[in-house]
Amino acid sequence: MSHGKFKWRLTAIIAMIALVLGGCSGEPFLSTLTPQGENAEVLFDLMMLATGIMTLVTLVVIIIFIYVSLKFRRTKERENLIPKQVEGSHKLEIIWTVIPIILLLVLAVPTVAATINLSADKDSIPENALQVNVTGKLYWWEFEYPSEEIITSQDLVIPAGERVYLKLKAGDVKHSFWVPAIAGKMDTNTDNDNYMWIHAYEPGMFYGKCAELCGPSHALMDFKVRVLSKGDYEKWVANMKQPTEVPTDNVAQTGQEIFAKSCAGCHAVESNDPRPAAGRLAPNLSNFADRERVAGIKEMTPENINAWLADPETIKPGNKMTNTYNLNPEEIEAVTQYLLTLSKENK
Ligand SMILES: [Cu+2]
Repeated sequence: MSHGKFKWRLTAIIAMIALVLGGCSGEPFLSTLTPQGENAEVLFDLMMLATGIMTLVTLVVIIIFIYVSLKFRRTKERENLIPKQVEGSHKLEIIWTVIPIILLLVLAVPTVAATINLSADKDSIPENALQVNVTGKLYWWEFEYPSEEIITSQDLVIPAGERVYLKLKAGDVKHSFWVPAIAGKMDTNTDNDNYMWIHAYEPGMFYGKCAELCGPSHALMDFKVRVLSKGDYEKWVANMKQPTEVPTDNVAQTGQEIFAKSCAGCHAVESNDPRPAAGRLAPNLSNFADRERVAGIKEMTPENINAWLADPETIKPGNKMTNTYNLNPEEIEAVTQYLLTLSKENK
């Protein structure tokens, strides 16, 4: 390879690494390096401690290496010198056994303490804490608030400044619930409930990901955590409890009729869907229009809703909506207009 070509390739690689790393930070928060919640902060501190210890060890080794290479380098005077033989030295054996033990203890004690501190189970939930049942499904998330009797999908809405307790389960295959900036990961399994708590400090929008390879659209299984002030959260709950309004617009009304025939078997439009968890086959749409994204990934615009309804398979391969209905473009437009009326905000 010519020198110029090599340089160009190196530049391209460095640019790509910079882009990838750039994706790890910035708003909206999807980074463990900008902790915005209690769990994330504990994990970040552990990461810093481990990185600090590793950096220290690397530096000490490099310094000793350079020092020894220079000090004991081969010279004319030392041509035939045999260095001092240290095989079996008790002093050295003790030094290089004790130092790593100390370093591992410095790492292990806070790690074990944090693991205990961050863990949760059924019995650790305080009586008046907010509890949300989280269910991961191919490729969307359901959030059920048992005490409020509200069900929502894709956007988990929680109040700032308090611990919210999550009971996590999977509806089909294993998934993993991860909101990098607020909390660590927790698997959602099909055969048992897992528990965790999350605590976001300030209101804001945080991005969540599925962290367990679950199928072709795993990387698209995004969700949001919307953190509201306590007052706004209570307002949101009160709004969510309101029955869904009937559309007044003609096109939207037609859309509602089509929806009732083609979509309502799986999707509920009331937040208090009475069906049992196993019967809730698709995202609850009672506040669909309040979401930032269509299907968790596309910007919320009428064009994107149309595109999703026309061909969900190209947008999220392997999703469960593919081939479940057959609507013409006019019907799709009507359903889109209806979906855009499904809002619980600004009431
Ligand atoms: Cu996944």
